[in-house]
Amino acid sequence: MSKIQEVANIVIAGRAKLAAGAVQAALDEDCDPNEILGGMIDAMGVVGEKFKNNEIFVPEMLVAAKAMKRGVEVLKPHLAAGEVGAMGKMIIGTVAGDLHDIGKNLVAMMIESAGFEVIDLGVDVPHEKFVQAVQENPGVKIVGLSALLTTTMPALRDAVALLNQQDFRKDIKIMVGGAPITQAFADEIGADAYTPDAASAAIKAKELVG
Ligand code: B1M
Repeated sequence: MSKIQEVANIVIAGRAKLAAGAVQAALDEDCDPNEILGGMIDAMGVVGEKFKNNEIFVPEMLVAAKAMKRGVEVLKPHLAAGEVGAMGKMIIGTVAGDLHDIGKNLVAMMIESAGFEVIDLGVDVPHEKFVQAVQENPGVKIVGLSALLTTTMPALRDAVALLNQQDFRKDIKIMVGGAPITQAFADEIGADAYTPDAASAAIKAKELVG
């Protein structure tokens, strides 16, 4: 079995204590860090399928998430490389009612490595907190919002609507993403950009301020 497959299996099994060691072993074997990350993302897809099919339940999803986080911690120095802060500030968070943060954290990591200073508001972020964060951090160029549930798409819509009403709106760009989000939905709610994954989010962020 390849080292990347071993990492993926550890994530699927939620064996958090083994995740860091397995990622390190893959790196030691010269596996490409992006491929290791891809293996972990695919593993979360498998976990999601199993959950959908009632083969596993929320606690198993939680331990899988924990295993992936441990693995990403080891991977981070190998993925992030840019000069932090040179491109300006970005605020990011997962919208109200939504506790998923792995994708949002990956987007934050990639955007940081593209040269932005990232201010991460965490998960379940009330709409007003995005506004407040822009007001409290002069020079913010981008606000990024993540939503992973179809049931939190309305919260994404409301948070973007609130941001769109602010005087500072002309000075910032709004980026949205997350598994259920589409370009059409982003256009409909008045966001400036949608990207399907973390790598394209970093490229788009640079384009938006460039
Ligand atoms: Co949840 N969950 N979950 N879950 N969970 C999903 C999302 C689900 C698809 C599983 C399934 O049914 N197949 C399903 C949603 C169904 C739907 O809405 N249509 C679901 C459900 C139903 C739920 C609960 C309701 C379950 C319950 O309680 N009955 C519950 C809701 C809790 C809440 O949020 N209020 C719940 C809870 C959880 C846990 C807490 C247990 C855990 C999250 C732990 C954590 O994040 N710390 C969890 C997990 C782990 C998942 C799955 C298995 C994996 C999510 C993940 O990390 N994916 C997920 C199934 C799946 O995704 N296939 C599932 C890997 C990650 C790298 O991908 O997050 O998509 P993703 O991020 C990508 C892109 O979307 C994009 O880039 C990222 C990296 O490439 N992206 C952006 C994300 N944000 C972006 C922002 C951008 C740009 C791109 O710009 C700003």
